[in-house]
Order: sequence, then C-alpha cells, then structure tokens
Amino acid sequence: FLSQPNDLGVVAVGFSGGQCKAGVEAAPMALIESGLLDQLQEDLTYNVHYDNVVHDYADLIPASDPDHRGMKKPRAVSAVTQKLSQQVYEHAKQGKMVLTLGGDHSIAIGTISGTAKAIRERLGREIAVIWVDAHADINIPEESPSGNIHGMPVAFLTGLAKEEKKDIFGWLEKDQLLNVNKLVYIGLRDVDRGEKRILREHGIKAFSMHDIDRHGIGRVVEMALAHIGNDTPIHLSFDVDALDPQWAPSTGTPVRGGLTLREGDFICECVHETGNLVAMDLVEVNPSLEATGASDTIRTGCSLVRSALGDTLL
Ligand code: HAR
Ligand code: MN
Ligand code: MN
Ligand code: MN
Repeated sequence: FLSQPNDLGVVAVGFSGGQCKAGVEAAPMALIESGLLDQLQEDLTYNVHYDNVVHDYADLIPASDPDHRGMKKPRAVSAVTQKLSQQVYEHAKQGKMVLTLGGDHSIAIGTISGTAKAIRERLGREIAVIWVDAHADINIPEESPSGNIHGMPVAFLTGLAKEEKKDIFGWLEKDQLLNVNKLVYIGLRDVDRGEKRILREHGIKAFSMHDIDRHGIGRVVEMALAHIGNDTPIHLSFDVDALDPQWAPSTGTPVRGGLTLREGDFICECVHETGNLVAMDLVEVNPSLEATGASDTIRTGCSLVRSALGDTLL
C-alpha cells in the first residue's frame, strides 16, 4: 500500500494533556536520544524524514480550557490532535510509512484520523487498526471514570462519541473515521464497565490476556489478522502499557499481568510480515515514572518499533 516503502515519516509528539501525569511528553526525545531513528536509518535502511523537532504545540494550547462533558483539557487535546492529523496525513498521502512517537494515547485521535483520510484518498480503502493496550480507550465522555481523554480516543475515532463543537473534536469528518469492524484489540486486561458494553454491543473484536493465555500469542495474532483481512492497510497503535510492568514499568497506568517483551515484539513482527503496515504509534512511555526502570521502558519501546518496521532476527 506504500508508494514510498523505504521512506519513513516521523512525527515526535511531546504532548501529555490527555492524562494527568507529567513526563510522557519527554518520551519522543528519550527514544530518539537512545538511537531509535539511527537504527531505523542505518540497520533497517529507511530514509527517515524527521524535522528534528519534538512538537509541543504550545501555540495551540488555549489559556482557558474548562471541562466539557467531563473531559479534561478538551480544547487542548482537540487542537493538538487536529494539527497532528494534518501532519500524519501529509506523510501518508505521499505514500510513506508514518511513525508517531507519543505522548499519551489521546494523540491517536490525530494519527488514525490522518491515516484514515490519506489512505481513503490515495487508495480508496478503509484502514484497519490494531490497538495493542491493557486498556480499550473507548470510553464515551459521560462514562469515563477519570475524564482523561487518553481513555477515549477510540470512541471519537469510531464516531461512537460525537461532539458538535468544532474546537472539541467537531473537526473530525467522516473520511477521518474508523469502521468498528476494522478495529481489533490485543492485550486488554483493564476495561471499564461502559467500555465492555460498547465492545459487546458493537461486536468489536478483542483479544484479552485471557485469550492469549488460552490460545497462545501465535494463534491470537493469526485470528486478529484474519479478522481484518489479508489485504487491508494497517495502522498499529501500540500502548507500551500492553506489556507487563516488568518490561515497561515507566508508564502512567501500569497493569500487572501483561504481555512479555517477546509477545509484544512478536505482534509487531507479524504485522510487519503482512506487508500491509502503513502507520504505527508508540505511546505512553513516561521516563519520569519508576525512574529506575526508564531505560528498560525506552529499550522496550525501541524494540517494538524496530520489530514493526522490519528488524529481522536472523
Ligand atoms: N479506562 C481508564 C480511563 O478511562 C484508564 C485509561 C488509561 N489509559 C491509558 N491508555 N493508559 O490506554 O480513565
Ligand atoms: Mn515532518
Ligand atoms: Mn492506551
Ligand atoms: Mn493503556
């Protein structure tokens, strides 16, 4: 699906406004300083298109941003994701692979909407999303237990949550949305009551840690890929908290009982093998939490990205 398969557009998003813990905005720089982009360029031979700036979108953050429908910092998250959507769209429209380094998971409102629109325009196709996460991030605002928008991106991206206000995600248009039938989750183990109802009512495909225990990661990835079909452009949105805190301790909402590093890398390797990957997000690395584990978490993040972009083991 890529017309420039060796070209990689990188967007570094230093944004933390979708949740309350500072530090996640420092992840892109930490990942880059640890050599991620050099590895992609030198070892995986991508032409890396990176504008050498971690975007903080400071000029877009409004001075006053009161809660709306229980959402915290709605206008800031909306403005940042609207801009990010355009950035990702520009890369994807040119037929490049797009890598976005977050930032908290609210930024997926920008990345996935950008990919969805570009792939529709370029290929006339709908994208599929593989969402690897401990959480489903599909709360509608009224049912969110926290008001943190990083727990809601999938609700807005699928149109299950709607908002008229242009400055609070009302900018999302139909050609930027994701079909619920083209969404599949892997790694879930902390899903809110309202989210469970949404998954059930809409028949959304989800593989929890229980499914991974039962079938093994190999079979689960096979079933996930079978669900979206073997000729569908894939956007992989990888929340590092999908991994067990043993492998990724430095993250805002760690949940025990998660994926091993190998299971995470294996998912990424299999997605790469399809040849259908068009975009990837890596989010929720927070180097200032569990600081003794920060370098491990960063290494884990780098490994996941390299695996998805085609690092070969042999
Ligand atoms: N589901 C909870 C909420 O809506 C917690 C969400 C935590 N989210 C992330 N992203 N770390 O996956 O607040
Ligand atoms: Mn750029
Ligand atoms: Mn998430
Ligand atoms: Mn999560």
